[in-house]
Amino acid sequence: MFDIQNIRSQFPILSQKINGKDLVYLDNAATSQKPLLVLDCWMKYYTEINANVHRGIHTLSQLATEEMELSRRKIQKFINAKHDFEVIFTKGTTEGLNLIAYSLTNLIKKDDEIIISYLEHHSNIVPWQMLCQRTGAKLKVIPMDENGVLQIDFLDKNLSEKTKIVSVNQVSNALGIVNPIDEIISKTRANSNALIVIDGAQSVPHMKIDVQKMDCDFFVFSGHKMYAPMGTGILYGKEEILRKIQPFHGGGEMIASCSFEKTTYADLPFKFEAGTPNVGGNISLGAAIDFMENIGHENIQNHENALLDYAQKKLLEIDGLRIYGEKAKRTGVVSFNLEGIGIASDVGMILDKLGIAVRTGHHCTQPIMDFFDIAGTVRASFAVYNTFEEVDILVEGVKKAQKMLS
Ligand code: 7TS
Repeated sequence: MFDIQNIRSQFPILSQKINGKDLVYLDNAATSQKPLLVLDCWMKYYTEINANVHRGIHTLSQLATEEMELSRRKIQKFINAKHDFEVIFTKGTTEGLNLIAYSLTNLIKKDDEIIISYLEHHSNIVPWQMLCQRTGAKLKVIPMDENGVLQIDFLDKNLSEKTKIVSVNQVSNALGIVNPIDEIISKTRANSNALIVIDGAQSVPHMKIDVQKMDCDFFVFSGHKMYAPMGTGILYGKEEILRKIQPFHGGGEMIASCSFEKTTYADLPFKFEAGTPNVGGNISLGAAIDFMENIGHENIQNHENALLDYAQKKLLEIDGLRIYGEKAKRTGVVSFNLEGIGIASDVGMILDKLGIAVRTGHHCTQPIMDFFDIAGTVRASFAVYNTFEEVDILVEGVKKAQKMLS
């Protein structure tokens, strides 16, 4: 049974007061709060196990290594990767995307093409621009319409043997739009030999992921948006491609042998994990998966989608409120502005005084803001612990802000 009070009781931070009001935390797309299962795991690691991994023969080092590798296998199952060595620990989505863009450098030539979409976070734009600068490749962008829906017909005309990479997000962080990645992937496979990269930062917290069924080549996400500690993330890559590409960072852990003349690299996954990893964080990411699986993906998704539908309906009752991507399929996020109130952060500051945490601004997606000719939006984003009462408090807060600012 889905017991929201029981779920909330596992998040101590939620029972705080902010500015004298009960905290209403609706900034989950930026980062989620952490349940006791994750906090306890983190604490247990540092009080009982802390040691460096993969190097010591002493007991603690072996224990830390076992726990981290156990977590890797949990993540493998969570996304249904074929092998555990296809799961690489990173600091987050940004590092994962930079790793891929750098490691592919040798395979990209002048006039090759890289396709992304209009709906990308800056971290799925800038690393590709940098790759283009290094290689002379060209960046192409799948356009979107007024509803924020990607115009994937673009792919019919633009995919060719020149296309080497197609990189898109599964869910947009600024608008919450669920992109048609199945169609994007099947069109890409049918019309090119491009590698497919999926940014799952905003999909992993909300939906079940199956990288084999999806048939992507790479899939990246952040732990901190799915109830795990900050500084954790995952890069999944297909074995064949991970074996072919060059490492990103050089250093300890990632070598098989090293001399001044020549270095050979370690096997997967260590080839891509230079330096001391975030052991406590990586183990706690496994605990975050346990938390989500104890509730169940379907329960999480149903609850969050019901919250989103309710929020959309109530917000649209406010005169002059526009939701961006209102008519598109969405999850987890509602992004809006009030007519005549040009500065979203003014609304955000009033909401903060009422204890309501939202994000305002461009959400690291300036091209989307330019498309709508706005500086930013007010964004409320949901997690499994949010309630319908919190949506009511948000709606009343927005009405109050509208009255105060107009
Ligand atoms: N891709 C998407 C779709 C994202 O939403 C984010 C972070 C990133 C990549 C980068 O993730 P990081 O964990 O490496 O920072 N998005 C947001 C956001 O919407 N508000 O704060 C961070």
